[in-house]
Amino acid sequence: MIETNLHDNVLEIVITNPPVNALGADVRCALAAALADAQTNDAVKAIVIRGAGKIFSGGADITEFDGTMAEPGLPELVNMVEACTKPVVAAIHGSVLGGGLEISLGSHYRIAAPDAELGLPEVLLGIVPGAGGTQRLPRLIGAEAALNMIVSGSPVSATKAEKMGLVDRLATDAASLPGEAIAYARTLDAPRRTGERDATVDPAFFEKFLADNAGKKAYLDAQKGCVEAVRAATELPLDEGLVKEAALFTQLVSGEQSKALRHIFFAERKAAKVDGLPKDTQPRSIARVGVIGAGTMGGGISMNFLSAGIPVTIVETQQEALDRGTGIVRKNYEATAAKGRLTPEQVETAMSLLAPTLDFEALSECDLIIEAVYENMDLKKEIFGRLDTIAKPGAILASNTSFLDIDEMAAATKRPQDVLGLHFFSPANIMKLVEVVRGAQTAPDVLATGMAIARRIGKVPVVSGVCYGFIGNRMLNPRLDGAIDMLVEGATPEQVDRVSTELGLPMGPLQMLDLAGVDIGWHRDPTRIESVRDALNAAGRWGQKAKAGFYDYDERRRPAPSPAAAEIIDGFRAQAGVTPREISAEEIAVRTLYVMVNEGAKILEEDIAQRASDIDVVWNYGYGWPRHKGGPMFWADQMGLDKIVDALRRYADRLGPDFSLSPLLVRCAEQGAPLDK
Ligand code: T1G
Repeated sequence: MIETNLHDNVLEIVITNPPVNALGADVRCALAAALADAQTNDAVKAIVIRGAGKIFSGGADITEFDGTMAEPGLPELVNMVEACTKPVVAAIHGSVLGGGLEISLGSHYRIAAPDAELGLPEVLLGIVPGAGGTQRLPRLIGAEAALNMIVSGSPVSATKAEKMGLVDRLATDAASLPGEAIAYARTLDAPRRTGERDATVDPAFFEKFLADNAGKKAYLDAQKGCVEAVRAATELPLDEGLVKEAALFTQLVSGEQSKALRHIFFAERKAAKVDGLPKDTQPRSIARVGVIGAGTMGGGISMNFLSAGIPVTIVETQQEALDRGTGIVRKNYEATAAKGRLTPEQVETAMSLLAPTLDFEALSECDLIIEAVYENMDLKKEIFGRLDTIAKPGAILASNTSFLDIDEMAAATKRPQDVLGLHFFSPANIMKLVEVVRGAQTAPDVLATGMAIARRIGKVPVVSGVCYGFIGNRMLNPRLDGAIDMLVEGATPEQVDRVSTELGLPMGPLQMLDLAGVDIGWHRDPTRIESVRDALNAAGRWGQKAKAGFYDYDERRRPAPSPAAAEIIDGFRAQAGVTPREISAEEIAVRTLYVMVNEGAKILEEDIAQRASDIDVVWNYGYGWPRHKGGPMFWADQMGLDKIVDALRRYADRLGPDFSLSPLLVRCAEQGAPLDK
């Protein structure tokens, strides 16, 4: 848990708790004992605290928050560090986060390696720093800088930390940090306690901060708590401020938002693991990627690899399409550079890695080939058949399909073991989710490569089995069916979508269909009106791209209720002989959200998704489910599955002839067991 080494008269305490030196109960006990010994050991004139391995510490052990915190708590430990009568130096490198930074703040001096990243990310977990961070950081760097760091949760670099006064000096590098820290400690002869300083601020600062932030969607309970805690640091003595901080921490850590944020923190890490993959599975090396299709998806997919420094051969059938596609890639990079997030040189470097060609055979040099042509199975099978003849042995053949059967595409090759799906979400260069679709014959190392390459390009990969729509899009189907049916029965698009947006989703099912295109899958015969979508399509209301769909759109694509759409919907109701009725928000929730949970439970029982938390990750990163609500499966567990099942049963006659309750969902509801085991 910790090592101690006495270097002449300097005691070095090394936190050793891989993988992130989390400050769990054992570490806290050992650290407290070592500090107490050092206090009474006359041979010790100064103390250095350091972290073993790649980082100083990732902070408190987050898994402890669901139970009772064993003594000594982290706040008490930090107070012990600060109360030491001998100078304590924090020697920090790599991540210095949360409680890790608070240990450093309780220390009297700080020396950092250039790679140190110092932050208080607790707010991202729905809590406030709970071991003195909100009281000591303002006293060290001023309340304004401290509040910005605490409310953003973002780390600062070692050089910036030194400039802010958060770090006293920089070590040459991580390797020389231990020696330089001991030498630095030798020069010190007295403690210097941050807690004895005052936190200064212009009183108007907090009012302005609240005015600038209080209305923002991301301004949640924890952000409010951070402001209260830092304000306390400017108004109260340390001990009273610490009491205030502890009260805020206790209140927030037991709240719904923090539980959801902690759930998704672990969920995205669990999603990276593939159950049952042989331990020694090694991903194949990917030096060059091929992309077939230079449309919106092909271009966006290519950018992910180019930005990670991986060369891409992009293939089209027509020069004009190829030029348009590569032109859009350049335009996207230049737009990012215009915002200062890329340098012109970085744009040129990325573009230099892109090799556009009409020659399909050029793909023979690629280690991973991703087809991103339009959703037509015959075309995809023809492409996989051609790839089978030209791709080099061991090349991985992937489809970006959103819905279609990977096994059918694999069967068009003699190498089904090398085939999988890599389903990117549009815009592919922005959205972080990739559904990694394992076919029946996908080899373990091919699946491992899909997961590894997705992470290498900064994505969040989730494994899916083969079914229509995989995980996310499959759950969209019952939601959209319910939305359309209720529109015909009497609801307005705004009423339907509002239930989703009030939950925190960026848009409801109908606004989403406007975005994707009301005309997707339309038969294009304006005289054939068999659904309300046909009626809208016949009137040219194809969605955002036509500035008209279920909503009207202005030049900035902002939606507004549409009298024209309402008239068309009324006309369709009349033609269908439907008398519109009032539809409650509860019914809309059942027929657009509860049905998604039911579909998610089926996805689980069919082993399409490995875990309920994987489904939550899909919805967070693919569809903007609010992080502080965890994800649809977590949200259902928190609400109570019995409530979900009961409501679905009450509305069963309106859920359509194809609806059936998931046996797993019913079983969990009856047993009081969560979907997320
Ligand atoms: N507690 C428990 N487990 C943790 C953990 C933590 N703080 N941090 C990481 N893990 C696990 C993680 O789930 C994974 O487990 C493994 O360690 C490797 O993590 C009182 C209250 C430090 C930058 O929010 O940001 O201090 O999947 O894959 O990419 O004020 O982990 O292997 O089983 O992320 O090298 C505040 C959270 C806590 C930092 C390393 N601290 N961690 O990234 O590894 S609250 C944080 C991170 C607190 C005090 C408050 C990152 C990292 P498994 P990883 P990485």
